[in-house]
Amino acid sequence: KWEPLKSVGIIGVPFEKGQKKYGVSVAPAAVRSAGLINHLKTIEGLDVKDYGDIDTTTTEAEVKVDNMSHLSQVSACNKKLSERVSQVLKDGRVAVTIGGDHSIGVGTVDGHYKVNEDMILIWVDAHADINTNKTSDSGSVHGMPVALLVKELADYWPYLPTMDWQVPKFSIKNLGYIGLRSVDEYERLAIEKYKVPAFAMEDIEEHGIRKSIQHILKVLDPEMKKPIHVSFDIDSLDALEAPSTGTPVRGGLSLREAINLMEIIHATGRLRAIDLVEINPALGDDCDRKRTIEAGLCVLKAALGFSRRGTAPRGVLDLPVQ
Ligand code: HAR
Ligand code: MN
Ligand code: MN
Repeated sequence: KWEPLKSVGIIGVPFEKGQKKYGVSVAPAAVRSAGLINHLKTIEGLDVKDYGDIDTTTTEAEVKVDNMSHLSQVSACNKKLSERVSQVLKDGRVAVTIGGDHSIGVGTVDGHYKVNEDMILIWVDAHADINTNKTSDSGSVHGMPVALLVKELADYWPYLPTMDWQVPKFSIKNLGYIGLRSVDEYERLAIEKYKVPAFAMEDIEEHGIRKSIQHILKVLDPEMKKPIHVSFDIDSLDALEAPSTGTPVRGGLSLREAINLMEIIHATGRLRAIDLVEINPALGDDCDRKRTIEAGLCVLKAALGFSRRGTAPRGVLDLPVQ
């Protein structure tokens, strides 16, 4: 009964305060000028609407929370983003969000959850992003979005000024991971404690990408009726495929595995939101930048219905004569 939605809404989030390197905030512009909209329009029957960029200029005063950088700016950006994602979904479109660092996952998932409490979340990443400010080595919020989102970890946070708009209600029982290969000690403990289905690279080696995602989807939603949110960190890909990213880790997904993963999710007909984050066009040379952005576009296209088999012309039954 589920059919892929034929309309998408694009949201850009030029935000980089969730980590320390310059450049992730340029990604929405770089991905757009690489032809994002036209690429998506080549997908048969897809209606593409650009909702523009979130205004990330902030006037908020800094708030001081131990080992948590730029919280007030992360919070302000995510509040606006959450509202925009909700709007796109209410307009009947798949929300396609181009980050930005992964701290923006707080806003995309919050906005999705507020429209559909049934949603499940597939976090595709080299990292688990489930640190609290107590367990993080970096103090960077892009390593914390999952811990901010899930209700089961609410008691492990101190009071977070400016974050009152975001009440964590999403359950960790609706979360699965793909691509992990750099997981901190307490992140690992959280994943084990809550039995989060997590397919690290070695599990993908063992089962293959298809069985891995099928297993996660089955665990999270045995009746196959819940809308899917994919939060895709470009560093889930092998560093050879996506060199222009802030925290590359060798030994990741091949582009083919990521494309196939997205094709499988597309085929469920239940994809309702996808984030593409952590592309940093300021890192590496022209070749690295181009390769990384192209990889991101391939992933998005696969998620939104592009077929590697090609598409025959609509309503045409034979080849042209002469
Ligand atoms: N786990 C480390 C931390 O908490 C590194 C995570 C940041 N890297 C990312 N997130 N790109 O996926 O700081
Ligand atoms: Mn991430
Ligand atoms: Mn990552």
